[in-house]
Amino acid sequence: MSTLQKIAELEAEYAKTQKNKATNYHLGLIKAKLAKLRRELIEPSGGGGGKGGEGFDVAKSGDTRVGLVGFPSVGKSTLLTKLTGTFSEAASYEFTTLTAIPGTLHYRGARIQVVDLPGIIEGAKDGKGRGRQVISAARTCNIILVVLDVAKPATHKILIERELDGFGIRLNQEPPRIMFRKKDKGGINFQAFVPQTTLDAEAVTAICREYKIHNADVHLRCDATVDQIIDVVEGNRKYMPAVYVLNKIDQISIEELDIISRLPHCVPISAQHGWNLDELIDKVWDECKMIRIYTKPKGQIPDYTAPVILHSHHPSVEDFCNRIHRTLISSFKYAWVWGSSVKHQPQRVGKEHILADEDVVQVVKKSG
Ligand SMILES: Nc1nc2c(ncn2[C@@H]2O[C@H](COP(=O)(O)OP(=O)(O)OP(=O)(O)O)[C@@H](O)[C@H]2O)c(=O)[nH]1
Ligand SMILES: [Mg+2]
Repeated sequence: MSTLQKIAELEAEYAKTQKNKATNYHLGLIKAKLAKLRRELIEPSGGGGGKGGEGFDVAKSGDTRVGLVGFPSVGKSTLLTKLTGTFSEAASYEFTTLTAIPGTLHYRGARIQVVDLPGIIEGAKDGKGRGRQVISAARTCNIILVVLDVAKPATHKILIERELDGFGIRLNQEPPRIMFRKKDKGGINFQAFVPQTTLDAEAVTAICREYKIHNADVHLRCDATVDQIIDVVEGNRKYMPAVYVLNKIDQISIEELDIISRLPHCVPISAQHGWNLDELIDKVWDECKMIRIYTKPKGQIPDYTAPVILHSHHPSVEDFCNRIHRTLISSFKYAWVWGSSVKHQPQRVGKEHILADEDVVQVVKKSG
């Protein structure tokens, strides 16, 4: 039986099993088995079924990478062209774009790489179309713009999320507060620090056993689900911000626009007419937590044209150093900082100091 058939069979079994406390244990095991099979699909272990597994080769450039993901003909290529000026063919037929096409958007001194991806179809996660490549490319981005046709946003949104989810991408979710650590002996040490509605020691032990893990610490600091436990055990999940771009609003009424604009994480636009693109770019900036830090070489004025971009609302001086060069921190002595994060201008700080947007930093290295 092929992996896809096994997946279909388990999905059918899951669907027909009643969902209640008594079957929880059994359902958890089905989910773990499914997760293992899906992983085989994503990273085929040598031989058969591996073709098309690699993502598109797009040289990473710029400070932030934005991926455009969506069904065919929703307007991804039109959006890329409008945002970056890079031409990506747009046409009224489906699957116009067949490979990843990057463009660059310059905004507030940052270089934002926008990658137009081929349209994905339902079943992409199970190897249909170029879905696997599209989704692997999506994993390399800082943020995903899920582009939706405003005429059918809700159904498409769910389908796309399901495809990405099957590939280990979790949109707009925090990693679960679960500590999981494999050990050599001692069995499964299960501790729940908050009351659990669905999980208990027995269910967690069973999932671990499914993964042939017999000794581990599992500490739950959230009301965890089976899926979250599996995510932590699998370990290769990617938690990414996403914005739902509702395109083609030129096709709907003001009343309809008013309703859809209230959806969380959504930005309504018209790529063709260039409507509301500023709000979209601002949203990307916020969701990617982009902070600009200017460098000041000793005895020179700061370079305000090329900020170092950090992706954190609370970046430390150490994060800043690591962004410049991975060895810089080992020779770090202290830094002078000008800007809103310090009281005195300049102020001498250590590597733990938290920087703010548009601070100026001068690193002083140890001598010798
Ligand atoms: N009315 C309207 N049409 C749009 C808008 N944006 C794009 N289109 C049209 O929608 C069609 C598809 O646009 P594309 O940009 O090729 O869509 P795509 O998502 O890149 O499609 P694939 O590459 O096939 O996945 C084209 O005919 C565009 O002119 C918009 O804001 N409003
Ligand atoms: Mg396209």
